[in-house]
Amino acid sequence: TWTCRACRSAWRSSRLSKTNPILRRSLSTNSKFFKVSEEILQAIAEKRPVVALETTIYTHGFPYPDNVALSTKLESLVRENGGVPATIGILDGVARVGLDSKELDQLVSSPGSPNVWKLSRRDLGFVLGMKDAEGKPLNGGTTISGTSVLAHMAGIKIFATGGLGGVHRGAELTMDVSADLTELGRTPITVISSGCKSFLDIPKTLEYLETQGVAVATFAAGRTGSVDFPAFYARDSGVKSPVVLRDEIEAARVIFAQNSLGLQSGLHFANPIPDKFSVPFQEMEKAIAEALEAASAAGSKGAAITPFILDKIKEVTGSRSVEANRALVEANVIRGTKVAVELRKLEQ
Ligand code: PSU
Ligand code: MN
Repeated sequence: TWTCRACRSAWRSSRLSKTNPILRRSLSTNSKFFKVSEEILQAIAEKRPVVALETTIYTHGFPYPDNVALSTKLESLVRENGGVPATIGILDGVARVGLDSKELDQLVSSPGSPNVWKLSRRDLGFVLGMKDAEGKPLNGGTTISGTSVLAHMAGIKIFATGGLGGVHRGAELTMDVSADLTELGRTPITVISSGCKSFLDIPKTLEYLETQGVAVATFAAGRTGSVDFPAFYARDSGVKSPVVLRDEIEAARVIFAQNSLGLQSGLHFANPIPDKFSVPFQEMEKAIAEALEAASAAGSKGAAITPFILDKIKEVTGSRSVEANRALVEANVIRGTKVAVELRKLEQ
């Protein structure tokens, strides 16, 4: 039942495979650098529907203690819908799959602190291998990229979050393309989000996902006819979704079929923001133009630019965008859990 050939061969030649069969899928479980919680290990062994949750959204998105409240809410939504939540991040120099509430609090109580990394695939070795100025181990919130790597190592197939990184406007000059996109090209996991904020270049993002071999679809969410790939706050982006999915059952069938082929690439299913909370595209454009101008004036670039722009948008739009953000993440987590439950049925 291995979905990844490289993982299988690495597993077979590892010492753990001989000593603990429950750890089959998670090669480096309980190593010095990687720890899957007891609950998640057991849930995976029992093939229960586990849903991965990221932590950059808490360390670099929501302020403290709102981030803790959001995390508690998302975890309980997964459970209420029949799943097991696995919150993923780096705590005290260890990559953790399944942080408990105390550990989560420890990780997210100083959002924006330079000691708390925002980390994608490239940063994993650094944040695990280095220490701070006082010799203490490092902490980090994992992005979609970082979370996907660790979730897959633990054997998790579904991951729900808010918004996907993308190709930045002007990427033809800066080459700023989120590591989320290449990650989905190389890791067999399904991410459910509300698409990309429109400070990104959505048409280029979809082109790039196609190049990377990522399956992209959007839930119809009550609409008929043509459906746009959503722009986070707005359900419409002016860009048609390559594929439209009817419901969670259809989504699970697609994942099941792709897994059966053993493809090593991922899927991204967009879940448009609930109507009640959506902000019209044009209205957001004004806030985004301001945020982009501020970012360029401040010379913000690299990994810092996404949190910088998100902060500015919050400043310009106020509580409305925060409420919208919360509502869409919650809806995505419910949707993702239902997909995980349906996938589990197909795998019986
Ligand atoms: N977009 C959002 N909210 C977020 C992020 C993106 O609307 O919280 C975070 C996610 O963790 C995502 C990351 O994976 O930012 C992408 O960062 P970058 O653009 O630096 O790749
Ligand atoms: Mn970037």
